[in-house]
Amino acid sequence: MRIAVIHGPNLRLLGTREPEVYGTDTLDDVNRRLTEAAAGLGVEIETFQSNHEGEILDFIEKAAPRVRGFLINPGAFTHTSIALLDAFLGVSRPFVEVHLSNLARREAFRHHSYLSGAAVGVVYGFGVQSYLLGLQGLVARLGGR
Ligand code: CA2
Repeated sequence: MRIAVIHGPNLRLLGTREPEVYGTDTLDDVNRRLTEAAAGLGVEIETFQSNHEGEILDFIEKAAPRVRGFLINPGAFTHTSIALLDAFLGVSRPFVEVHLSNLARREAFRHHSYLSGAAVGVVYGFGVQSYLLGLQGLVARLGGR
């Protein structure tokens, strides 16, 4: 079973700024921990990061035929992108939305997600652990371990 992990805009900066909000792990650290967790769950992952909305839409469309589902931290596109929602609705693959920070404790504009209503589930507030919990939930939903 193969799962695609998508990191949205600015997440390349992870571990370099705002550690009090996003922690000290880098994006490479996150991907390494996800790869290890995936092996333990008996699944394979591929990872993708982009700062460009259109590139993420293209990736979802291209990756969909080879993956069973998506794990995504949509970054700020969470709060702005109907196009991202439409991309997921268009490919009919389950996805889990994750965030490092606790969105409910932050600015009001981060309280709304265009994606949550279509996601299998949402995990936020646990730092890198949000990704690991999200992966676990997605694999369970797909009938894996
Ligand atoms: O908490 C999350 O995971 C977010 O998706 C992160 C986004 C933010 O716009 C969402 O509201 C919540 C921001 C990602 C920016 O990443 C940075 C990481 C380190 C330093 C600066 C930015």
